[in-house]
Amino acid sequence: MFKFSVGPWNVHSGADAFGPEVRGEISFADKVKKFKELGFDAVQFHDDDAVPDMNDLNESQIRAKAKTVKKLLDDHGMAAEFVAPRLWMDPRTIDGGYTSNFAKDREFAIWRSLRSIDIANELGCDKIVLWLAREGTMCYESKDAITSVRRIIEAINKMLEHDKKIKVLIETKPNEPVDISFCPTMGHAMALSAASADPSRVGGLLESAHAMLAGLDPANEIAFALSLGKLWGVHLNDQNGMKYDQDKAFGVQNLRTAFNQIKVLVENNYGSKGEYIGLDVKAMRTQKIENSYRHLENSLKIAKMLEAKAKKFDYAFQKKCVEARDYEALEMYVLELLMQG
Ligand code: XUL
Ligand code: MN
Repeated sequence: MFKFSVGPWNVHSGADAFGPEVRGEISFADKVKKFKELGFDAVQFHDDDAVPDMNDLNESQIRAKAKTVKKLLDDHGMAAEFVAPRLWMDPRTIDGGYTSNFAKDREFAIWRSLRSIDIANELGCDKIVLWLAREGTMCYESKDAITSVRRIIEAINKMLEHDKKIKVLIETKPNEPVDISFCPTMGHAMALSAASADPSRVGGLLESAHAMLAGLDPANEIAFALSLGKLWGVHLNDQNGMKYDQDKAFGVQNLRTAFNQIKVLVENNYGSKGEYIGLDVKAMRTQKIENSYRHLENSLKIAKMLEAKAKKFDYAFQKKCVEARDYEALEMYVLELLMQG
């Protein structure tokens, strides 16, 4: 049985790049209550989801604020899974944080990252997620790629140094909001881990849609990190082709691919070390406020149904097909497994 997690950003008021909010905002406390009712076990945080005005606070004030959030989680029987520094909203990180061309901006990015670790400590979690949103280029010639990669490694090392227990999970994405990312795939994340000061504390978080945007198979991206013992988080969702990041409900577009993501997680006992299945899904803009959670309910239901299917998978039949090299028969078996009730 998997444990599931979700972020407060997964219930939102529907603004997109082309239009304003279409639903009212729901308070953080109401979201946490509802997440629990829906069957989630943990909440994922950006640093400023936990401490909204953190730029105006000192280190001990930030810790004190985070403590009040921990109390709210405890009151609802929810854990915190990770904290992610939000390094893409501030005027100082317009062109990236760790890879900004300006030393002052890079310092700010490190300050936010270290404060994210402090917040994680207060929330009782040991994971920092780096979605390297603007660590890339809009204009290729604007940054030196080699210097930039080394700066990302340096930033990770500073985090490892700040807290000897913290784990850093790199969430890879090939583009959006940047044109070209410095860390587009799980292979890149694993290479950064190997180059860091403590590879045993640097791993990966795979988001299905991000893998698809890179033209890659999310199940194999998951498998790649699992094979190195470094898959410490997932953001399961779905995506219709290589366009903008859609964060569709899990499995609604590519059901067989969704099945294979769950199958590889089940087969490798994902979750046995406390890892969560994160659902990084967004409601369609057309949803009314009373249906703000439907995409989460659907994703949870689909993930659980696919978990049951994965557990029913007939490995003896699979072996027979492989021995006979009859992959057409195997493929039909998988399709029947998915389509039959
Ligand atoms: C962006 C994305 C983020 C991260 C958290 O594409 O997936 O929600 O998961 O910062
Ligand atoms: Mn994500």
